[in-house]
Amino acid sequence: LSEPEDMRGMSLYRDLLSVGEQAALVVELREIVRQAPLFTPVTPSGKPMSVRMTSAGRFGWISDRKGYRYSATHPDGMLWPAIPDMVRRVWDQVAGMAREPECCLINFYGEEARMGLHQDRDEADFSQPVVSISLGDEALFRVGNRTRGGSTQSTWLRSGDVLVMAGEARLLHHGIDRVKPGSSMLLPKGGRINLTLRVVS
Ligand code: MD3
Ligand code: FE
Repeated sequence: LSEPEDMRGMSLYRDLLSVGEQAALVVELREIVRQAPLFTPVTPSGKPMSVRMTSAGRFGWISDRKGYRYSATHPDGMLWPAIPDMVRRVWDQVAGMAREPECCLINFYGEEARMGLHQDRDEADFSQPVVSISLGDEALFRVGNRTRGGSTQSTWLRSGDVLVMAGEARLLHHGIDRVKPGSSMLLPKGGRINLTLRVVS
């Protein structure tokens, strides 16, 4: 495991997954999406998000008019598929002493998708890390502070990069400003996939 870059306390492992591993992961994700289709979450105010989502694991993250929350079932009623072993191995490589992940959120970004600055705080234990895996097109990732406002820092996340948020970095504001269409050959129709692994309970 090579030395990660530090970004405000987050650890960024560039190219942790080889192109072969990334392609094998896409095959696993296609099967998950077949069983638990991508859906368009709606914010509590009724606005559809630009990112499409599904999950694997004991819990998935959902949003609708009733609010944001973790749920044991997909909006269509089925249980979430299991988290692929390959994804668990990435967690085990970078997450140190953490508990096992309970949710693997799968975010799909088309050309126009973005994610505004937010904190991840729907989980019960902020001492547990969050691990993110980027696949496909490059994305401009922005990280801010624990409180709203103040300076931000940006970097391009590329296919195969893995980001670990632990300790002080766990509650930083973060988001995706834009995706660069055509910047990766991994997904035949283009786009970006982000996997976010979390301990929920
Ligand atoms: C920094 N996803 O699903 S991943 C999310 O690329 C989310 O889809 C983005 O933010 C995406 O909640 C960013 C990188 C990431 C994930 C979780 C974090 C950065 C984080 C939690 C705390 C601090
Ligand atoms: Fe987030």
